[in-house]
Amino acid sequence: MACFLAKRPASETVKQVRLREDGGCVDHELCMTRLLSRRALLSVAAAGIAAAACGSDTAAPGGPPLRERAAARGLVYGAAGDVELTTNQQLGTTFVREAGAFVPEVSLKWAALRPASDTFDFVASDALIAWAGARTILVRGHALAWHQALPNWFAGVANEQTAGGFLDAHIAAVAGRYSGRVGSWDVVNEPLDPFSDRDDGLREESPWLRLLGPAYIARAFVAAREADATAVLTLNEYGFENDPGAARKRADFLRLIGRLKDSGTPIQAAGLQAHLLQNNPRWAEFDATGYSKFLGELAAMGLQLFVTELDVNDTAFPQDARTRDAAVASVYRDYLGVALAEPAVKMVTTWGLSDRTSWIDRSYPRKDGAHARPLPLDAGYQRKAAWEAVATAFDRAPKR
Ligand code: 9MR
Repeated sequence: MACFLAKRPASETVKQVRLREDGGCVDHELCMTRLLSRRALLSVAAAGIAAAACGSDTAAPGGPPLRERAAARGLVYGAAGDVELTTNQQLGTTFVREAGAFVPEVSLKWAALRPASDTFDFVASDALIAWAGARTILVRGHALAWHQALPNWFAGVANEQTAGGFLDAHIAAVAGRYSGRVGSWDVVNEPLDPFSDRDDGLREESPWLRLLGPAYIARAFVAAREADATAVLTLNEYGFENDPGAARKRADFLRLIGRLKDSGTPIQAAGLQAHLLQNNPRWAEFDATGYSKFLGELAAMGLQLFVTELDVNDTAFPQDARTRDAAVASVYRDYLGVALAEPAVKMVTTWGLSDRTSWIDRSYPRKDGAHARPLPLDAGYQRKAAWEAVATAFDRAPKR
């Protein structure tokens, strides 16, 4: 087994991640924000023993891995990945070394799980969740209600009468199946659109909104809580960093969460995707003051904050790899400096670990034909400037 846990006696490791009954943390240093299931706790204990037996770590270039740098500040570092983790040994080993949490990039979406309206296909998701469970990696589930990645059959059968039943049954089956193994769910993903004509800013193109009205959001959270009593239920959204759009998104997001809390909806966390520069290459326009205030307002509502899909779109940066890496790193540095200053931010998950596979390459192909370099590791799994920027941001973060 790889030596990826901090070298602590197993009993101490378990004590540090014990949770208060109200869901808070007994001991904040390594408390993983209610993300650990009972089963994960047992495997953390086992790995603690193995780690203690490992002796001293052989320091990789750049020092201890991101998961340790984060854990030292009471944070969790994770990354998105998918079935390749279970088949590509180099990727799997690298992932286990660097990341303490994992979110399936596609395998828990409707399109992946639902070949037909009355069937489920859990082959890939079961394999991934078993892979993570065997390695003491925390799992985030993504996503139970989203307007994208719906199967082709959906539009043909979902209507105002049937959509609610589909939503409830899907969440019961999926969140129920992985109850105790998924530490946190993105229950509703991207419900807002800053260019919406609606006063509440809800995304008009969402079939869930169209068929069920705004109540679909609370309904999904209630169904998730019924299916899984302990997962941290999260509302996940992007586009809070830059205008155009950010100022309205922040305001609408805060109002939406206020309404959910007022109605007793079981929501515990806000997911901040942080696809940086997705629609705006002018990072100089990052509104650090407004963003920091926004995080403080979310925290004041009693939410944990997770940075859920962090990456840096380098499409507008020069082709030269060194120059580009430096520019990407500086965006990571700017962003994490602000985000991690807010103590309610408990976890940072990058949307992939290595440049070998990134959605940015597929969705934003560069005109010069060069591959995107948006993530901490390069396509050969080597650490680069972005890795250093993330590691240093963890080192400098106030302790949780
Ligand atoms: O990165 C994901 C890509 O591989 C998938 O094809 C796509 C559709 O399932 O989803 C991408 O991930 C998105 C995430 O689920 C929600 N936020 C935006 C992400 C990038 O589009």
